[in-house]
Amino acid sequence: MPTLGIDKNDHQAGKIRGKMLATLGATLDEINKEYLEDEDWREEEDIAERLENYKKQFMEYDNDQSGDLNIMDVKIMMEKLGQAKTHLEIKKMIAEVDTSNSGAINYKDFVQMMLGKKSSVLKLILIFEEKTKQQQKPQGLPPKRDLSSLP
Ligand SMILES: [Ca+2]
Repeated sequence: MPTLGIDKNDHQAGKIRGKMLATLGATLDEINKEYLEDEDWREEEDIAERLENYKKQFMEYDNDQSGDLNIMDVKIMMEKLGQAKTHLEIKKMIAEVDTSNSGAINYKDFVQMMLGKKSSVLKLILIFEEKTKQQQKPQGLPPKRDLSSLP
């Protein structure tokens, strides 16, 4: 009987990944809720929308759905953003926002970084990336120019 070994495994892996993503998503939703109920932040403009975006970003970059961004996650993130960094640079970037000295950025560190006033290399890169994305949105045609428009 022919086996569908590889396909089946892929399917299983996909299922497991989906489950892990759902679990991570639920955990991050819980944390977002804490921020929404937190007096310090709930007055903040567009806070719900911003938290939802942070969740999406975090899940995109947490490659193994572990709930934190370790050196490997950040390395891949920087490569995706066209900002390849050395191991040491990445270690420093993580240390800037890692409040628990775990060597990785958990979601609370991430939200705190994005909402807080403190500047960090990682935050600057992410904000820059966000702005670039917005600028790349399709714009209208450039204004028509012909001879008669010349002075
Ligand atoms: Ca991870």
